[in-house]
Amino acid sequence: METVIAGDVVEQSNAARRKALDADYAVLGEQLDRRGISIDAILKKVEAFGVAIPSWGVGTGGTRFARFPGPGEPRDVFDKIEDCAVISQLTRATPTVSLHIPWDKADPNRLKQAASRFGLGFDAMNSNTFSDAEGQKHSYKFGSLSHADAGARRQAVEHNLECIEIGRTIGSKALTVWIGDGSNFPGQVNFARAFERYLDAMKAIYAELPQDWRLFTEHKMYEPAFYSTVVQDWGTNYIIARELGDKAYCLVDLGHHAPNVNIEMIVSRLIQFGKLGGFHFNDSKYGDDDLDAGSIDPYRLFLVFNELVDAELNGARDFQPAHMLDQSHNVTDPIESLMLSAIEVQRAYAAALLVDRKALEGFQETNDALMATQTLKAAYRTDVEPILAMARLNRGGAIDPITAYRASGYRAKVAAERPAVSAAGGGIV
Ligand SMILES: [Mn+2]
Repeated sequence: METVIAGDVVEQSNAARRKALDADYAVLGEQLDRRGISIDAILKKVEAFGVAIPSWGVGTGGTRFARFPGPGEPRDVFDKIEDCAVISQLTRATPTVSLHIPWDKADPNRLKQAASRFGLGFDAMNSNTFSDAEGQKHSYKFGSLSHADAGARRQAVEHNLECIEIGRTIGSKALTVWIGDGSNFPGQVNFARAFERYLDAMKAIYAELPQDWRLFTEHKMYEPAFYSTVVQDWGTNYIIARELGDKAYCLVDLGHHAPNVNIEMIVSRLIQFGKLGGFHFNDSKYGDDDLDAGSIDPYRLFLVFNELVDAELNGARDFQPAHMLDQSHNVTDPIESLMLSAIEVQRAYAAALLVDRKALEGFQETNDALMATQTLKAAYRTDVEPILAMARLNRGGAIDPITAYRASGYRAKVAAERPAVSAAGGGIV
Protein backbone atom coordinates (compact mmCIF):
# COMPACT_ATOMS: atom_id res chain seq x y z
CA MET A 1 0.00 0.00 0.00
CA GLU A 2 1.30 3.42 -0.95
CA THR A 3 1.56 6.29 1.49
CA VAL A 4 1.65 9.96 0.57
CA ILE A 5 3.67 11.25 3.52
CA ALA A 6 7.17 9.80 3.80
CA GLY A 7 7.39 7.14 6.50
CA ASP A 8 10.43 8.71 8.20
CA VAL A 9 8.53 11.97 8.81
CA VAL A 10 5.89 10.07 10.78
CA GLU A 11 8.47 7.92 12.55
CA GLN A 12 10.51 10.92 13.66
CA SER A 13 7.45 12.72 14.90
CA ASN A 14 6.31 9.64 16.82
CA ALA A 15 9.75 8.91 18.28
CA ALA A 16 9.76 12.34 19.95
CA ARG A 17 6.38 11.65 21.57
CA ARG A 18 6.41 7.94 22.30
CA LYS A 19 7.78 8.06 25.85
CA ALA A 20 5.26 10.64 27.04
CA LEU A 21 2.41 8.74 25.40
CA ASP A 22 3.37 5.46 27.10
CA ALA A 23 3.44 7.24 30.47
CA ASP A 24 0.08 8.98 29.89
CA TYR A 25 -1.52 5.76 28.68
CA ALA A 26 -0.32 3.91 31.78
CA VAL A 27 -1.73 6.59 34.12
CA LEU A 28 -5.09 6.63 32.34
CA GLY A 29 -5.11 2.82 32.37
CA GLU A 30 -4.73 2.88 36.14
CA GLN A 31 -7.49 5.44 36.57
CA LEU A 32 -9.89 3.47 34.39
CA ASP A 33 -8.94 0.25 36.14
CA ARG A 34 -10.18 1.76 39.41
CA ARG A 35 -13.49 2.40 37.64
CA GLY A 36 -13.64 -1.22 36.47
CA ILE A 37 -12.85 -0.35 32.86
CA SER A 38 -10.18 -2.08 30.77
CA ILE A 39 -8.30 0.56 28.78
CA ASP A 40 -7.20 -2.04 26.24
CA ALA A 41 -10.83 -2.98 25.51
CA ILE A 42 -11.64 0.69 24.84
CA LEU A 43 -8.52 0.99 22.69
CA LYS A 44 -9.63 -1.95 20.52
CA LYS A 45 -13.03 -0.34 19.90
CA VAL A 46 -11.46 3.00 19.05
CA GLU A 47 -9.05 1.32 16.65
CA ALA A 48 -11.99 -0.24 14.81
CA PHE A 49 -13.92 3.02 14.56
CA GLY A 50 -13.98 4.93 11.29
CA VAL A 51 -15.56 8.05 9.85
CA ALA A 52 -15.79 8.81 6.11
CA ILE A 53 -14.29 11.91 4.52
CA PRO A 54 -16.50 13.76 2.03
CA SER A 55 -14.55 14.37 -1.18
CA TRP A 56 -15.77 17.98 -1.26
CA GLY A 57 -14.39 18.61 2.23
CA VAL A 58 -10.75 18.72 1.11
CA GLY A 59 -11.39 21.82 -1.00
CA THR A 60 -11.78 25.21 0.69
CA GLY A 61 -15.44 25.98 1.31
CA GLY A 62 -17.16 29.30 1.09
CA THR A 63 -20.26 31.23 1.88
CA ARG A 64 -22.80 32.81 -0.43
CA PHE A 65 -20.70 35.97 -0.14
CA ALA A 66 -17.28 34.72 -1.16
CA ARG A 67 -14.82 31.90 -1.27
CA PHE A 68 -11.15 32.39 -0.46
CA PRO A 69 -9.23 29.46 -1.99
CA GLY A 70 -6.15 28.15 -0.23
CA PRO A 71 -2.88 27.01 -1.82
CA GLY A 72 -2.71 23.60 -3.46
CA GLU A 73 -6.43 23.01 -3.75
CA PRO A 74 -7.36 19.70 -5.35
CA ARG A 75 -8.00 20.13 -9.08
CA ASP A 76 -10.05 16.98 -9.55
CA VAL A 77 -11.29 13.89 -7.77
CA PHE A 78 -7.88 12.22 -8.00
CA ASP A 79 -6.23 15.09 -6.12
CA LYS A 80 -9.06 14.84 -3.59
CA ILE A 81 -8.38 11.14 -3.09
CA GLU A 82 -4.70 11.91 -2.50
CA ASP A 83 -5.61 14.50 0.16
CA CYS A 84 -7.94 11.97 1.78
CA ALA A 85 -5.05 9.48 1.79
CA VAL A 86 -3.00 11.96 3.85
CA ILE A 87 -5.81 12.28 6.39
CA SER A 88 -6.17 8.53 6.57
CA GLN A 89 -2.43 7.86 6.83
CA LEU A 90 -1.92 10.22 9.77
CA THR A 91 -5.14 9.63 11.73
CA ARG A 92 -6.00 6.02 10.78
CA ALA A 93 -9.56 7.02 11.57
CA THR A 94 -10.86 7.72 8.05
CA PRO A 95 -10.77 4.56 5.93
CA THR A 96 -13.33 5.69 3.34
CA VAL A 97 -14.20 8.56 1.00
CA SER A 98 -17.71 9.66 0.14
CA LEU A 99 -18.09 10.83 -3.46
CA HIS A 100 -20.39 13.40 -4.90
CA ILE A 101 -21.77 13.18 -8.44
CA PRO A 102 -21.36 15.09 -10.74
CA TRP A 103 -18.46 16.88 -8.95
CA ASP A 104 -16.42 13.68 -8.79
CA LYS A 105 -17.45 12.12 -12.06
CA ALA A 106 -14.64 10.06 -13.61
CA ASP A 107 -14.08 6.58 -14.99
CA PRO A 108 -15.26 4.38 -12.07
CA ASN A 109 -12.48 1.86 -12.65
CA ARG A 110 -9.88 4.61 -12.38
CA LEU A 111 -11.56 5.87 -9.20
CA LYS A 112 -11.40 2.43 -7.68
CA GLN A 113 -7.77 2.06 -8.64
CA ALA A 114 -6.81 5.47 -7.26
CA ALA A 115 -8.41 4.73 -3.89
CA SER A 116 -7.10 1.20 -3.48
CA ARG A 117 -3.57 2.43 -4.13
CA PHE A 118 -3.82 4.10 -0.73
CA GLY A 119 -5.96 1.39 0.88
CA LEU A 120 -9.06 3.61 0.82
CA GLY A 121 -12.62 2.42 0.22
CA PHE A 122 -15.76 4.29 -0.78
CA ASP A 123 -18.60 5.21 1.54
CA ALA A 124 -22.08 6.39 0.50
CA MET A 125 -22.61 8.01 -2.91
CA ASN A 126 -24.10 11.51 -2.88
CA SER A 127 -26.36 12.76 -5.64
CA ASN A 128 -26.81 16.39 -6.61
CA THR A 129 -30.13 17.73 -7.80
CA PHE A 130 -29.76 21.04 -5.96
CA SER A 131 -27.73 22.66 -8.74
CA ASP A 132 -27.80 22.40 -12.51
CA ALA A 133 -25.09 20.35 -14.18
CA GLU A 134 -23.76 21.63 -17.46
CA GLY A 135 -25.97 20.76 -20.40
CA GLN A 136 -28.83 19.18 -18.46
CA LYS A 137 -32.24 19.52 -20.10
CA HIS A 138 -34.42 20.56 -17.16
CA SER A 139 -33.40 23.14 -14.54
CA TYR A 140 -33.70 22.49 -10.79
CA LYS A 141 -34.36 26.14 -10.04
CA PHE A 142 -37.85 25.24 -8.89
CA GLY A 143 -37.08 21.82 -7.49
CA SER A 144 -35.98 18.36 -8.54
CA LEU A 145 -37.57 15.19 -7.15
CA SER A 146 -40.66 17.20 -6.14
CA HIS A 147 -40.72 19.47 -9.22
CA ALA A 148 -44.14 20.27 -10.71
CA ASP A 149 -42.85 19.12 -14.09
CA ALA A 150 -42.68 15.36 -14.66
CA GLY A 151 -39.69 15.71 -17.01
CA ALA A 152 -37.59 17.43 -14.34
CA ARG A 153 -38.56 14.77 -11.80
CA ARG A 154 -37.63 11.98 -14.20
CA GLN A 155 -34.27 13.62 -14.90
CA ALA A 156 -33.57 13.82 -11.14
CA VAL A 157 -34.52 10.16 -10.69
CA GLU A 158 -32.22 9.13 -13.53
CA HIS A 159 -29.35 11.10 -12.03
CA ASN A 160 -29.76 9.17 -8.77
CA LEU A 161 -29.81 5.88 -10.69
CA GLU A 162 -26.56 6.91 -12.37
CA CYS A 163 -25.03 7.52 -8.91
CA ILE A 164 -26.04 3.99 -7.91
CA GLU A 165 -24.47 2.61 -11.08
CA ILE A 166 -21.15 4.38 -10.45
CA GLY A 167 -21.30 3.31 -6.80
CA ARG A 168 -21.76 -0.35 -7.75
CA THR A 169 -18.52 -0.33 -9.73
CA ILE A 170 -16.44 1.31 -7.02
CA GLY A 171 -17.83 -0.78 -4.15
CA SER A 172 -20.13 1.68 -2.41
CA LYS A 173 -23.12 0.26 -0.56
CA ALA A 174 -25.34 3.28 -0.02
CA LEU A 175 -26.87 6.31 -1.68
CA THR A 176 -27.48 9.54 0.24
CA VAL A 177 -30.18 11.82 -1.15
CA TRP A 178 -30.46 15.41 -0.05
CA ILE A 179 -32.59 17.80 -2.08
CA GLY A 180 -32.86 21.57 -1.92
CA ASP A 181 -36.52 21.49 -2.95
CA GLY A 182 -38.87 23.88 -1.19
CA SER A 183 -40.31 27.34 -1.54
CA ASN A 184 -39.45 30.94 -0.76
CA PHE A 185 -42.99 32.34 -0.48
CA PRO A 186 -46.16 31.24 1.28
CA GLY A 187 -48.45 29.82 -1.37
CA GLN A 188 -45.62 29.11 -3.82
CA VAL A 189 -46.08 25.34 -3.56
CA ASN A 190 -48.76 23.02 -2.27
CA PHE A 191 -47.06 21.22 0.64
CA ALA A 192 -48.94 17.93 0.24
CA ARG A 193 -48.67 17.73 -3.53
CA ALA A 194 -44.94 18.50 -3.48
CA PHE A 195 -44.33 15.78 -0.87
CA GLU A 196 -46.46 13.31 -2.82
CA ARG A 197 -44.40 13.93 -5.96
CA TYR A 198 -41.19 13.57 -3.95
CA LEU A 199 -42.32 10.23 -2.50
CA ASP A 200 -43.26 8.90 -5.95
CA ALA A 201 -39.84 9.90 -7.33
CA MET A 202 -38.03 8.33 -4.35
CA LYS A 203 -39.99 5.11 -4.83
CA ALA A 204 -38.67 4.95 -8.42
CA ILE A 205 -35.10 5.30 -7.07
CA TYR A 206 -35.67 2.81 -4.26
CA ALA A 207 -36.99 0.25 -6.74
CA GLU A 208 -33.58 0.20 -8.47
CA LEU A 209 -31.51 -0.03 -5.28
CA PRO A 210 -29.28 -3.15 -5.23
CA GLN A 211 -30.28 -5.75 -2.66
CA ASP A 212 -27.30 -5.13 -0.37
CA TRP A 213 -27.52 -1.33 -0.51
CA ARG A 214 -29.10 1.18 1.85
CA LEU A 215 -30.80 4.42 0.93
CA PHE A 216 -30.23 7.42 3.22
CA THR A 217 -32.44 10.48 3.08
CA GLU A 218 -31.16 13.64 4.72
CA HIS A 219 -33.45 16.26 6.21
CA LYS A 220 -32.67 19.96 6.50
CA MET A 221 -34.83 22.66 7.99
CA TYR A 222 -34.08 25.48 5.55
CA GLU A 223 -31.70 26.72 2.87
CA PRO A 224 -31.59 27.02 -0.09
CA ALA A 225 -35.37 27.37 0.24
CA PHE A 226 -36.17 29.90 2.98
CA TYR A 227 -39.91 29.56 3.56
CA SER A 228 -40.55 25.83 3.34
CA THR A 229 -38.45 22.76 2.61
CA VAL A 230 -39.86 19.45 1.36
CA VAL A 231 -37.74 17.22 3.64
CA GLN A 232 -37.49 19.64 6.53
CA ASP A 233 -37.20 17.57 9.68
CA TRP A 234 -36.68 14.13 11.21
CA GLY A 235 -40.43 13.47 11.36
CA THR A 236 -40.81 13.89 7.62
CA ASN A 237 -37.62 11.91 7.13
CA TYR A 238 -39.00 9.08 9.24
CA ILE A 239 -42.19 9.03 7.17
CA ILE A 240 -40.08 8.78 4.01
CA ALA A 241 -38.04 5.86 5.36
CA ARG A 242 -41.25 4.08 6.44
CA GLU A 243 -42.95 4.67 3.10
CA LEU A 244 -40.00 3.42 1.08
CA GLY A 245 -39.16 0.19 2.90
CA ASP A 246 -36.58 -1.81 4.82
CA LYS A 247 -33.53 -0.49 2.97
CA ALA A 248 -34.44 3.16 3.59
CA TYR A 249 -33.00 5.01 6.59
CA CYS A 250 -32.76 8.54 7.92
CA LEU A 251 -29.50 10.45 7.84
CA VAL A 252 -28.91 13.05 10.54
CA ASP A 253 -26.73 16.03 9.63
CA LEU A 254 -26.04 17.73 12.96
CA GLY A 255 -26.27 21.21 11.41
CA HIS A 256 -29.67 20.72 9.81
CA HIS A 257 -31.85 21.53 12.80
CA ALA A 258 -33.19 24.62 14.48
CA PRO A 259 -30.88 26.04 17.19
CA ASN A 260 -31.26 24.28 20.55
CA VAL A 261 -33.09 21.25 19.13
CA ASN A 262 -32.36 18.14 21.18
CA ILE A 263 -30.56 16.15 18.46
CA GLU A 264 -29.49 13.31 20.74
CA MET A 265 -33.15 12.65 21.44
CA ILE A 266 -33.93 12.52 17.71
CA VAL A 267 -31.10 10.03 17.39
CA SER A 268 -32.61 7.93 20.16
CA ARG A 269 -36.05 7.91 18.50
CA LEU A 270 -34.66 6.86 15.12
CA ILE A 271 -32.65 4.08 16.77
CA GLN A 272 -35.67 2.85 18.72
CA PHE A 273 -37.69 2.44 15.54
CA GLY A 274 -34.85 0.96 13.45
CA LYS A 275 -34.47 3.89 11.07
CA LEU A 276 -31.18 5.58 11.94
CA GLY A 277 -29.00 5.35 8.83
CA GLY A 278 -26.09 7.55 9.71
CA PHE A 279 -24.60 10.97 10.29
CA HIS A 280 -23.08 13.98 8.72
CA PHE A 281 -20.94 15.34 11.53
CA ASN A 282 -20.19 19.04 11.86
CA ASP A 283 -20.86 21.74 14.42
CA SER A 284 -22.84 24.97 14.46
CA LYS A 285 -23.54 28.06 16.51
CA TYR A 286 -26.40 29.84 14.71
CA GLY A 287 -27.73 27.69 11.89
CA ASP A 288 -26.27 25.33 9.34
CA ASP A 289 -22.83 26.83 9.90
CA ASP A 290 -20.89 23.74 8.83
CA LEU A 291 -18.18 24.38 11.42
CA ASP A 292 -15.67 21.70 12.41
CA ALA A 293 -17.12 18.76 14.36
CA GLY A 294 -16.72 19.30 18.09
CA SER A 295 -15.47 22.88 17.73
CA ILE A 296 -18.49 24.63 19.30
CA ASP A 297 -20.37 22.11 21.41
CA PRO A 298 -18.30 18.98 22.05
CA TYR A 299 -20.68 17.95 24.85
CA ARG A 300 -23.54 17.62 22.39
CA LEU A 301 -21.38 15.39 20.19
CA PHE A 302 -20.68 13.28 23.28
CA LEU A 303 -24.40 13.06 24.08
CA VAL A 304 -25.13 11.87 20.53
CA PHE A 305 -22.48 9.17 20.97
CA ASN A 306 -23.89 8.31 24.35
CA GLU A 307 -27.05 7.25 22.51
CA LEU A 308 -25.06 5.36 19.88
CA VAL A 309 -23.02 3.43 22.43
CA ASP A 310 -26.18 2.65 24.38
CA ALA A 311 -27.70 1.19 21.20
CA GLU A 312 -24.50 -0.71 20.38
CA LEU A 313 -24.41 -2.31 23.82
CA ASN A 314 -28.12 -3.13 23.76
CA GLY A 315 -27.91 -4.73 20.32
CA ALA A 316 -30.50 -2.39 18.78
CA ARG A 317 -32.01 -3.80 15.59
CA ASP A 318 -30.94 -2.53 12.14
CA PHE A 319 -28.22 -0.54 13.85
CA GLN A 320 -25.15 0.06 11.73
CA PRO A 321 -24.93 3.84 11.41
CA ALA A 322 -22.71 5.32 8.71
CA HIS A 323 -20.35 8.01 10.01
CA MET A 324 -19.35 10.84 7.74
CA LEU A 325 -18.03 14.36 8.16
CA ASP A 326 -19.83 17.11 6.25
CA GLN A 327 -18.44 20.54 6.98
CA SER A 328 -17.03 23.60 5.26
CA HIS A 329 -13.50 24.82 5.85
CA ASN A 330 -13.36 28.49 5.02
CA VAL A 331 -10.36 29.73 7.04
CA THR A 332 -8.26 26.62 7.79
CA ASP A 333 -6.29 24.08 5.80
CA PRO A 334 -9.06 21.56 5.03
CA ILE A 335 -6.75 18.60 5.63
CA GLU A 336 -5.97 19.86 9.16
CA SER A 337 -9.62 20.54 9.92
CA LEU A 338 -10.69 17.11 8.68
CA MET A 339 -7.99 15.35 10.70
CA LEU A 340 -8.99 17.14 13.89
CA SER A 341 -12.70 16.63 13.23
CA ALA A 342 -12.28 12.89 12.67
CA ILE A 343 -10.40 12.78 15.99
CA GLU A 344 -13.15 14.79 17.72
CA VAL A 345 -15.76 12.28 16.55
CA GLN A 346 -13.53 9.44 17.75
CA ARG A 347 -13.07 11.25 21.06
CA ALA A 348 -16.84 11.49 21.60
CA TYR A 349 -17.13 7.78 20.90
CA ALA A 350 -14.31 6.85 23.28
CA ALA A 351 -15.71 9.02 26.09
CA ALA A 352 -19.20 7.57 25.59
CA LEU A 353 -17.73 4.09 26.00
CA LEU A 354 -16.65 5.13 29.52
CA VAL A 355 -20.17 5.86 30.80
CA ASP A 356 -21.02 3.67 33.79
CA ARG A 357 -24.31 2.47 32.30
CA LYS A 358 -25.30 0.28 35.21
CA ALA A 359 -24.93 3.16 37.64
CA LEU A 360 -26.75 5.48 35.24
CA GLU A 361 -29.70 3.14 34.99
CA GLY A 362 -29.83 2.93 38.78
CA PHE A 363 -29.94 6.70 39.12
CA GLN A 364 -32.64 6.90 36.45
CA GLU A 365 -34.77 4.29 38.22
CA THR A 366 -34.51 6.16 41.52
CA ASN A 367 -35.01 9.62 39.99
CA ASP A 368 -31.59 10.81 41.13
CA ALA A 369 -31.25 13.51 38.48
CA LEU A 370 -28.08 14.98 39.91
CA MET A 371 -26.13 11.71 40.06
CA ALA A 372 -27.45 10.61 36.67
CA THR A 373 -26.12 13.68 34.96
CA GLN A 374 -22.86 13.47 36.95
CA THR A 375 -22.41 9.93 35.65
CA LEU A 376 -22.41 11.27 32.10
CA LYS A 377 -20.12 14.13 33.09
CA ALA A 378 -17.61 11.76 34.71
CA ALA A 379 -17.20 9.98 31.38
CA TYR A 380 -17.12 13.22 29.39
CA ARG A 381 -14.51 14.80 31.65
CA THR A 382 -12.07 11.89 31.19
CA ASP A 383 -9.22 12.91 28.91
CA VAL A 384 -9.17 10.02 26.44
CA GLU A 385 -6.42 11.53 24.27
CA PRO A 386 -3.85 8.83 25.24
CA ILE A 387 -6.29 6.18 23.95
CA LEU A 388 -6.82 8.01 20.65
CA ALA A 389 -3.08 8.62 20.18
CA MET A 390 -2.24 5.00 21.01
CA ALA A 391 -4.87 3.82 18.49
CA ARG A 392 -3.22 5.94 15.81
CA LEU A 393 0.26 4.74 16.73
CA ASN A 394 -0.74 1.05 16.77
CA ARG A 395 -2.22 1.36 13.31
CA GLY A 396 0.75 3.17 11.77
CA GLY A 397 -0.55 6.72 12.11
CA ALA A 398 0.87 9.76 13.86
CA ILE A 399 0.67 10.37 17.61
CA ASP A 400 0.24 14.06 16.75
CA PRO A 401 -1.18 14.24 13.20
CA ILE A 402 -1.14 18.04 12.85
CA THR A 403 2.53 18.40 13.80
CA ALA A 404 3.51 15.48 11.56
CA TYR A 405 1.48 16.94 8.69
CA ARG A 406 3.10 20.36 9.04
CA ALA A 407 6.56 18.79 9.26
CA SER A 408 5.90 16.85 6.05
CA GLY A 409 5.57 19.99 3.93
CA TYR A 410 2.69 18.38 2.01
CA ARG A 411 0.74 21.60 1.52
CA ALA A 412 3.71 23.46 0.05
CA LYS A 413 4.45 20.50 -2.21
CA VAL A 414 0.93 20.35 -3.69
CA ALA A 415 0.77 24.14 -3.90
CA ALA A 416 3.70 23.93 -6.30
CA GLU A 417 2.17 21.06 -8.28
CA ARG A 418 -1.41 22.22 -8.48
CA PRO A 419 -2.06 25.54 -10.16
CA ALA A 420 -4.76 27.60 -8.46
CA VAL A 421 -8.29 27.02 -9.71
CA SER A 422 -10.95 29.62 -9.20
CA ALA A 423 -14.15 27.61 -9.43
CA ALA A 424 -13.54 24.16 -7.97
CA GLY A 425 -16.69 22.40 -6.82
CA GLY A 426 -16.46 23.10 -3.13
CA GLY A 427 -20.04 22.86 -2.03
CA ILE A 428 -21.45 21.48 1.14
CA VAL A 429 -24.43 19.24 1.63
MN1 LIG B 1 -25.02 16.91 5.03
